[in-house]
Amino acid sequence: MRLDYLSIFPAYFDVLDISLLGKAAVNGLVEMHAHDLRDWTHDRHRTVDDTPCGGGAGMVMKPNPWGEAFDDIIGTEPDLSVHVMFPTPSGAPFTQSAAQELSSVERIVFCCGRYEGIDHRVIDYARSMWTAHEVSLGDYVLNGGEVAALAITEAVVRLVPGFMGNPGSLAEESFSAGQEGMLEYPLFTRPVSWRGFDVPEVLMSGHHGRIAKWRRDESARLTRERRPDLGDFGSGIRH
Ligand code: 6GU
Repeated sequence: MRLDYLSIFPAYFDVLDISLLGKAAVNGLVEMHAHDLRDWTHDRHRTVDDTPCGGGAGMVMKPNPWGEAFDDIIGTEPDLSVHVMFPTPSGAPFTQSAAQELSSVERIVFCCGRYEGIDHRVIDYARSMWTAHEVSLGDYVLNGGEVAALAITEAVVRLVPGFMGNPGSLAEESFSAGQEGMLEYPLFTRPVSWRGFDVPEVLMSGHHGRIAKWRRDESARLTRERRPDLGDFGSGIRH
């Protein structure tokens, strides 16, 4: 998989060299390249923004540098196997199933906007050539798409076959099939007693049936409390 990042702050992507993502790059599982959008400007001030057509506050990113960057980084031929991501608070929610689908593609290009956003023709052009996605991480506003692109990268790359040391830990976490659509239950390890707080007794009982039930009940309770939007996981009381 090859990942490209187009941004006026390419230094945000220096962190891709560290941690497990860096290891995935070293092992040749993924290839990641950050680019400075200003490299595709031609004026003395390397201008990437202009005032919004129709008026209003703030600035809008000009289409020209994006188009020339696309020509050089992706090419000028249509190719639906190239996925072009536009992180934006007005995008569709980015989900675990979207991460799952992206984990099997060969090419992802992240277009990180700043200011009020990117001239919409850039998105229309990308959609006419490649597979384009406008995605949001949640209902809050970041200053630009860079941090969102990093979050999406981590969500996707850890699902690339061969990334995880123990693929079993993928099946059990929040928002995966192994949890039946519920949040993950709380985890504990030794010591059994720590600063006056004890590991729940059932987890030390060795009774696999009771442990599984406790975990299912805790998952249902947490999901009900924190994420009622995920569905009805009952009250836990049997009538
Ligand atoms: Cl994907 N981008 C920006 N700029 N802000 C966000 C976001 C994305 N998701 C939530 N807030």
